[in-house]
Amino acid sequence: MQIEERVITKAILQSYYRKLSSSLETQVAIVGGGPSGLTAAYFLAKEGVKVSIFERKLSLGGGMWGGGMMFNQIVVQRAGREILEEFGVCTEEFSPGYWVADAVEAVSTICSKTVKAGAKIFNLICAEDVTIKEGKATGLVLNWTAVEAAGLHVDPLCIETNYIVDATGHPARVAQVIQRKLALKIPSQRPIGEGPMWAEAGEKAVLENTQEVYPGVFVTGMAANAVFGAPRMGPIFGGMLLSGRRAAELIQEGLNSGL
Ligand code: 48F
Repeated sequence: MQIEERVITKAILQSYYRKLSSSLETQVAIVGGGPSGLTAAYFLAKEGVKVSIFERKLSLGGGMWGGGMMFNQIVVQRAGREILEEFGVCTEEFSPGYWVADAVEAVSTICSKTVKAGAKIFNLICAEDVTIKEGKATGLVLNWTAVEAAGLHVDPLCIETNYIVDATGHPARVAQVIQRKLALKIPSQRPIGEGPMWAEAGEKAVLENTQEVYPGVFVTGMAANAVFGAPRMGPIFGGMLLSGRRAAELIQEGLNSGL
């Protein structure tokens, strides 16, 4: 059998088009494929929810690859370890209450399990805006990262969704854009931005801060702490995983109640 370049091209174009067009109307659109966004997508997809992730970069995994200061090991506490175990990531107890995992194994396994659970992942695409109708977010405004990086004047395209999850990490990009465009301080009268590092307080706060901050928009992971001005926590990742699972639970409740 001959291998024809034309057929290879057609296979890529047609299968990508099918994947993207089936995601034009989705139940949950997650912006950012770091640990919190991937975990939220995994738990939603596992329950049969239609979910897509849009990730600006070539690779998924956000800040997890680099562990702490490029030492590519991550630390989790007991509750975070349970989620790593659910994904099948190996952990080793370092001292009572602290477990370590290989960052590369963690990212690659979480990615793989999330795709296999049914989430659709689109890398190299960034969410530059949201659509808002009658006081509720109804969709994402998307463009190629390459367009953004080159500063090209190319209009975006849109998808429709019941819920948006801002999983963009420290900058909380979706919350930022809503705040800027609506001249609205969400959720309180404060500018978006995380507080100084305090691992314990940050890990506690991130779960409380995982919530709906504007109708149809949830925040998870560092974006949640940034919106509420809570501390950053550095390379302990349990809070990111737990926050992703919490976002999935809250959205599932919303979907079940038909909101
Ligand atoms: O930063 P990131 O890993 O966020 P996270 O899930 O986890 C934070 C930790 O990595 C670490 C930490 C742990 O304690 O503090 O920093 O909260 O992943 C965020 C992802 O969102 C992508 C970005 O490229 C990254 O992979 N992203 C950011 N803005 C956009 C975006 C955008 N506008 N559109 C699409 N993706």
